[in-house]
Order: sequence, then structure tokens, then C-alpha cells
Amino acid sequence: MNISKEQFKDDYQKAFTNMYASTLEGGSSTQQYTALGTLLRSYVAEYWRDERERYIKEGQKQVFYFSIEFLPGKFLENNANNMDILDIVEEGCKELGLDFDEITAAEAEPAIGNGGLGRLASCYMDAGASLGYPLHGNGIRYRHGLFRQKIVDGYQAELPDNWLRHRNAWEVRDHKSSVLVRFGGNVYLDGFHPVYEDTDDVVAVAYDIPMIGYHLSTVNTMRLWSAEVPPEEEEEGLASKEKYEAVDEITEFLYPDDSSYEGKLLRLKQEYFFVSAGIQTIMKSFKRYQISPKDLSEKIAIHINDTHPALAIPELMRILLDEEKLTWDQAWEITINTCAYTNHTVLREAMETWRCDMVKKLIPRIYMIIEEIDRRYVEQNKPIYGDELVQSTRPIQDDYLHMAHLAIIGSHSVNGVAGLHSKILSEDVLRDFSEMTPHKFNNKTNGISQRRYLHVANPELRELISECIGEDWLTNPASMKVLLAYQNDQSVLSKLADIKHQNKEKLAQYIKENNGIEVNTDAIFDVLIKRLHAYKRQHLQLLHIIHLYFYLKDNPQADFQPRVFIFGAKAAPSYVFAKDVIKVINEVAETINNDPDCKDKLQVVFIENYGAALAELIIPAAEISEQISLAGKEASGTGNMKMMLNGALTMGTLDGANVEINSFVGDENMFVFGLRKEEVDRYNERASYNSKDLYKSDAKIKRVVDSLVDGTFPRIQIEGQTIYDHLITHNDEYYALKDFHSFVEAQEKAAKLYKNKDEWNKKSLINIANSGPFSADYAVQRYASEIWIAQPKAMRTDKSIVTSH
Ligand code: GPK
Repeated sequence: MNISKEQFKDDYQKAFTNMYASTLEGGSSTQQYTALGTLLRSYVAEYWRDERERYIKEGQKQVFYFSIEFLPGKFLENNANNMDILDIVEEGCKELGLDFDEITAAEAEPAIGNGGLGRLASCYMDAGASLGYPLHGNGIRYRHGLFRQKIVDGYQAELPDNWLRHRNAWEVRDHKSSVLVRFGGNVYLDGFHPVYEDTDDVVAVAYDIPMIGYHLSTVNTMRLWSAEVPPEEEEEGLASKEKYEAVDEITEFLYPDDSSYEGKLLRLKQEYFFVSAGIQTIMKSFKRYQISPKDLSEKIAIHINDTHPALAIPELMRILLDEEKLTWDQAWEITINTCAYTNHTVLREAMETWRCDMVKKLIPRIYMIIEEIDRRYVEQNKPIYGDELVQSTRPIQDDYLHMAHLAIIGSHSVNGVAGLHSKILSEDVLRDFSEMTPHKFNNKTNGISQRRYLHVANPELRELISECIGEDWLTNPASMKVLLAYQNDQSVLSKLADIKHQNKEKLAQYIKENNGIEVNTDAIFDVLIKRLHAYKRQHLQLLHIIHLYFYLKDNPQADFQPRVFIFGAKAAPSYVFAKDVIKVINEVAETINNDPDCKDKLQVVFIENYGAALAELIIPAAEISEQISLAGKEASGTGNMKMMLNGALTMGTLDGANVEINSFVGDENMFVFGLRKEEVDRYNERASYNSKDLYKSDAKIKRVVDSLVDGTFPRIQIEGQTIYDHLITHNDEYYALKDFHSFVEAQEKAAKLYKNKDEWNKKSLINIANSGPFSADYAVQRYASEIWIAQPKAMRTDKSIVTSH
């Protein structure tokens, strides 16, 4: 957008005074931020309104992305960047005597997601708007996001995240879009008409946040729902204290579990709540514009992000049947053609199943519809596919509702999030489904926002790339490949190294202030940031660090490549193993960081409260990107793409999207180690892996593992034992010991390579140059053209689509 600096400064001062009846300079940074965010939102408000109307007027197909988590990260800088006014805002603030860094620091991060799944949803929101697709989010406005992590004596403590304390400058409360969501009570059918008795009603109130596209391509909406007591009940004095509490509870907290599932009633309530509100709203707007429900799948697409929103299927059926009075067959065809489902994990413990009696009690009409979906499914498919296949794939089994089954049966598309993951789905985890309906199965490798993770997070690198290859890559990331022409250009490589060093200095400053550790910025910055989970194997890195520690103790004079190991990870509060790994990392860090033999050679830092905002500080400083899950377990990973984009070299197993990274950069530009997926399968099938034998017969492994329990590291008696038991007593479920030597070797190779700065920088550049295909823009284009069958608004024709792997 076009605005002069002077105009901006004037607007900002006025906006501040309007809001706080005081002067800008005298405000707190939180007030300064809130007024600034509100001002930028007001700049796009008219355009936002016009785009909403245009979508409807032009009858453009709209896509609704249903996700129980979003992880948008901070809005201010990203939005200003997309509006092309980041420079003006920054300079304007400076000229007004304000500290822009303090203002951005004052923005509370909306932590309304756990990790990769939520962040992916937000990358897609950004890409959709940037490309001009009508792609809208539908989710929950949790009053408390993911807990704030505090490390106390090495332990993770969880504090509430009150991100809305100073309100959210970007949101608009739209009470006129409120809808009623019904829970409980009794339902019976009077003919085809459902009669509800004694239901417990809740109002879903919409809070809309603009999703601002790059160069203001378009402005879409992320709609987050908040639960309130129905105003009529309030006005008539019918709502009890208990009712208020029960309603408040629905959108109070985000469940803090990542890739694991618990059958809690409140979670099921959350799922139906935001799904019902979203579907009802879509249908209401159709009514307003007199579009026939029969045309629904031509006018909208509903995306089910993992199984949490799978109740969208019976909810859509409910409205088509009960309110639109369509026949079952008509309604079912429309529903299937409208809905599509993405699977994000193959972990058994993440598979959602709900006790049928619970579903029936909470949402009786929906349960009736699910039972009918199940009955017809069996009836229609048994003669074609036989009893065995049908029994293993039906939604209701042994009094449990299998959400993935419902999602697959009620969708026209089922996709995994990386090539290997999609293959595992169709050949293994969901094989029966893919045998029956192979046409539904496809892959959509994840993508990331280059704008957030490079343009905004690493502006110096952005400048350097543009200096070399011009600006085309900003909207056409695949053309970053042109950068390969500079792989032997010493001046470019040394500038690249300088930028990395500056970013390391920035991170080092943060670490000094927050951890009180002065890290050696000439050392390799080795980064492992993601949720803490046994399958992601943070404990393998821990074993590696202990191995290096012993090496240094045994060879204090050795020529050792200095390294700083950086961790960032939250553990689910009830996940004992994960929490114990955090404690042990912190205690091992304490010992190592205070040992003179390790000084400036080996340092370990656990960064507290890792999340979307810290990621933008850490990623540009990363030199080694640790992606060390057991092959076959990590669906995709997206941190791997973000660090590659910022020039880190991947240390990884052939898992998730690492496989694709590998296919782009080749073995020589990353460090591949560990068992392949087929090898893991073979060990599992034959039950032929015995970690205890390996431990007993391998002195190096034994020494490292024993150090968890022999007092080498103080204060980990219980927690060290937990990891020891996992590795030895419980047979090392994720093959950390089996992969140990291969991992250590790959790490040694990295250390050796780092000594040759030119070679390292060259590989770094090759990684950056090959990261373009992982842009979320391409991923969204593939979803749009292959699944949603949606068009962007006519504006750019210069986008080449990179083929899926
Ligand atoms: C997968 F199943 C889940 C989940 O509940 N939460 C979550 O963040 C992640 N994920 C996968 O673990 C990652 O491999 C993947 O990149 C990400 O989803 C996005 O697809």
C-alpha cells in the first residue's frame, strides 16, 4: 500500500490519542503496540470488507480450513511486510522517538496451537491470502494458549498463557455472526424432523482476524470462535453459575498435547463447538445469497486439518438433511464432494477414537447421523469388498467412534504431508482404505512461509539474495535456484557467512540475557527445536552430547571443533518421559557448561519457552538443523524446511520431508544417518532388536547410557533412570542406541567439514538455493488445483507450479 512516512506518523499519533487519551511518547510499549496494530488493521479494513463482498458477488469458490489449532506467530511485522510498509513503520517509529524492537516485543504471541500442525495451518493462511485464494480459517479463540514454559531447577514448570490480557489488536468481535450450538438433551425424529428436548445451548461468537496477503493480494479471514451463554438465557435470568462456568470452560484452554490423544469430554465439546459454528455460518451465508445447497461443492471446499474437525461431516449432513430437507443420498454426495482430510501422523497414540456413549450423550443428533453413516457404509460396501475390509474400516467399532475412518469415508480426498508419509498411509496405516478407494489418496508435501521465515526473520539474507538474483524469487521462490550460480563466488559466500555470524551474535545476546551463558559464537550452532517427544529423539542428541563430553574429558588437549548445542522444546505436562528428558538436558548442560575442560568447546543451552516467536530468532542463527526422528515416524517436519531456507545443513534421518530435502540437495549437502524405514520395519516384524544386548556388548554406548544413572551428572537420579529404563529395560522403542554410532559418525563428518569454511558456506548456499520448492505458496497451489478445485483471483500469472514429490 502507498502511504508516506509523514502520513503514517500523523495517523499513529492520532490513533494512540484516540485510544488512550494520552500522548504516544508517554505510553507503555504495550499501549504503543496495541495502537499500532489497531492502526494497521484499520488501514486494511475497507479492503478486507470489499474482498469479503467480492468473493460472494463473483461467486468465487471459497475454501474453509477447519483446524483446532493455529499458530500465527506475531502479526505486526509480518503484516507490515505484506502491506509493504515495514520500512515506513520502522523508520516512522524511530522518528517519533520510539523503540520499534520494544514495540514488537510487546506483542503477545497467539499460542493457540501446539506445534507443527498449527503452524502449518497459519503458513497456509498466509500463502492463500498472498496468492489471492479465498482461503479462510475456522478455529477456536482459546483464552489461554499453550502454557508458558518456565525452567525451575532444570524442570519444566507450566504457567498459564494469558495472551489476551491486553486484548488482541487484530481481531474484530462480530456478535451479529453468532450462532447457537446445541449440546446434550434428547432428540427424537418426528417423521424426518428432529425434535430437541432439554438441550444445553451455547452461543458461538465470532472473532475475525484479517489474513493479509503479500503485496496486499487479498485479505482473508481467520475466524475464531468463543463460547458464551446465550443472551436470552442471560436476560431471562435462566443461566446458573454452573452454566456460566461450563460455557466458559469450552474455549478457556488449548489442550497441550502434541501428537497424542486423550478421550476427554471437554475436548470433544471443543471439537463439535467450532465445527458446528463454522458449518452453520457457511450454510447461513448460502441462504443469504440464495445459492442452492445442491451447488455447495462447487461453491465451497471444507478442509479437515487432522481428525479433530471430522465432525464437520455429520454436522454438514445434519444441516442438509434436517434444515435443507435433502434426501440422504443427495446430502451424502454433497458432503463427500465438499470435504477433504489431511492426516498428520502415523503414531498410534495420536489416533482419535471416542467412546460412543459419550458422543451419543453430548451430541445425540450427530450421533444418530454417524450411526446411519456407519450402517449404510457396511450395507453398501460389504457386497463389493467383503466383510473383512468393511469391518476394519467402518467408523463405529466395538463401541468406539474412529475419527479417521469417519474423515476418510466422508471426504473425497485424503492426503499425507510428505512423500514418505503418504506412502506409509496408503501402504500400511490406511491400507484397507486405499485398497477400497485408491483415487482418494494423494500426497501434499508441507510448505512454509518464506515471507515470515526469511523476509521478516532474516532481512539481511533477503537483501543478499536479491542483490545476487533480483527480486523475482520473492513471489516465485523456485527461482531461488538461480542462486546456485554463486556457489563459488567468494564474495557472496563470505557475505553469507557474515550474515550467519551476525544472527548468531543476536541469538547469543538473547542466550546471555536469558540463560546467563556466554556462548562461543565461532562454534557451530547446532539446533534442535520442536516439541519434545520420544519419537523425535531429543534423547539421542543428549547421548551424543554426553559422548562428546567424555571425549573431551579423556582428551582435554585434542583439537576439538567447538559446538553449541541449542535445544528448544515444550513437553506435554502429563508426558513423564518428555519432561524427564528436559530435566536431564538441563543438568547435563549445567555440568558441561561449568567444566573448564569444555570451556568454549562444548556448550549446551536449553532455551526456555520455545514457540513461534523464538523460532524467528533461532532459525536464522542455525548452522546444523537437527531432524533426527526415527525413520517412519515424523510425518513431515517443517522446521527442517525453515532452517534449510536460512542456510543450515540438515543432520537427518531419511524421514518425513528430510527425504525430499535430500532429493533436492543430495547426500553431499546434508548429513544423512540412521536406519531406513524398511530396516526399522524389518526389526519390528522380526522383533529382532535387543537394546540390552547392544548396550552390554558396546563399551562406548554402555558408558554413555550408564552416565544417566551412575552419578556422573548430579540431580538426575529419577529422571536419568527414566531414560535408562526406556533405553534398556523397555528395549529402546525408537532405536536411539541402534542409530547411535551412525549419528556420531555423521556428527563427526559435520565437525570436520566446518573447519573448511568455504566448503561449508558453499553447502549452505546450495541449501538456500534449493529451498524454494518448500514454499507454502506451492503447497497451497497444489491443494487448490488438485483438492479444492479453487481459483485465485486473477492477478498474477507468473507463478510456476513446482511438482509434488
Ligand atoms: C502431527 F498429529 C500431529 C499433531 O497432533 N500435531 C502436530 O504438530 C505435526 N503434528 C507432525 O508431527 C509433523 O511431522 C508435521 O510436519 C506437522 O504436523 C504438519 O503437518
